[in-house]
Amino acid sequence: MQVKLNRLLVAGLVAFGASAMAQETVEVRIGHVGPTSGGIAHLGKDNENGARLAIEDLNAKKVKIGGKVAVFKLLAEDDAGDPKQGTAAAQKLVDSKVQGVIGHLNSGTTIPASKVYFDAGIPQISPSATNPKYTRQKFKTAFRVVADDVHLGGTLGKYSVQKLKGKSIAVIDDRTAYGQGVADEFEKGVKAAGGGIVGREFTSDKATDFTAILTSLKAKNPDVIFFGGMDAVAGPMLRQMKALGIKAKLVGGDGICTSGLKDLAAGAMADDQVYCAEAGGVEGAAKKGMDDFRARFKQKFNADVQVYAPYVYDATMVMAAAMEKAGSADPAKYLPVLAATSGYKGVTGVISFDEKGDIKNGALTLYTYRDGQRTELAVIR
Ligand code: ABU
Repeated sequence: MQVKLNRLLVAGLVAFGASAMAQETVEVRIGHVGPTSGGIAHLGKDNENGARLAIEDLNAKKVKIGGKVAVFKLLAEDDAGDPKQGTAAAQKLVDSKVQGVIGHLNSGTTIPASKVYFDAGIPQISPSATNPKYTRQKFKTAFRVVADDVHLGGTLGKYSVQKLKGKSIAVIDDRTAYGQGVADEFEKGVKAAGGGIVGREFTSDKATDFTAILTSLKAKNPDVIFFGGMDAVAGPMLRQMKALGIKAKLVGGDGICTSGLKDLAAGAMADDQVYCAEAGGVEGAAKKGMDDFRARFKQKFNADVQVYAPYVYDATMVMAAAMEKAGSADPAKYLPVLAATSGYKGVTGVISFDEKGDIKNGALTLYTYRDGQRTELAVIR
């Protein structure tokens, strides 16, 4: 009888120990949206891979939310860079009960989608949409971890006059929320620095033939042409500039500032001909974190970072940190903690949000291209 009782006691203790060791888990659904099809699919995939890496790291760390081990799940959607598909993707994520969204990539999709997330009370962090309107709609759910087009376009405008010594500056934009907005800010920056604009033309984000607008600008003999748009358009534009004998420098924002521009330009990009700025950046000792991220990314995906994967990674990590600190992945509970983010040390630098949801003290990194490689010139605040 005593032996039987002892056996039962031991079995009970083993069962108790096993259940105590098996930790309770909670699933956390994070949405990601970018254009993984269409002309800038290479940029959408770059962003999505940044999110995948973050989710993998979070799950490996066994982050605890409210005492339970969080199992992060990525729900990735494609918006093809199209505003209508952007809102459809946003609604799909809301219907799938995501607890937060990282995206979208383009301003033209991020801005209309932000209303869908705001109405559903779901926090959204864009890692790359730079149109200022995104965070000026008074949507308390909208956040951004990069500088905006006022900073980006204005700085490039001044740089074109003061450093590139542009005397005859022309502007082209692709009529998207990003392209037109950054080009307008560039113009303001040129004028503020005492420069003048000799011509303004526009195209579209799907155009492939720029002969008419480039021929019109050639007659004005520009020494700098600013392009507000993405690399998929800037690459062929550089090829056609070369074919038409236009030797002007091409200046652009973050949308052209990619590792893929070299291939898109197919040999038509001379050294120190293209100048562009990423809407973020790190200096000094903080560079190591960014460099390590780029190396890990290359090893994992067998591809160089295009431009925004590190910012997607940080956006995902900042969201998860707010959930951890709030002890809840319930959007209503962690949203105020996310809004109060201050001094978060990411691979892209220190992230603190201002009252609009914008990054405080955002940086820009200026680049040119030499031998087709993006070559850093300066980090500007
Ligand atoms: N910031 C450049 C690319 C994304 C966008 O704002 O449309």
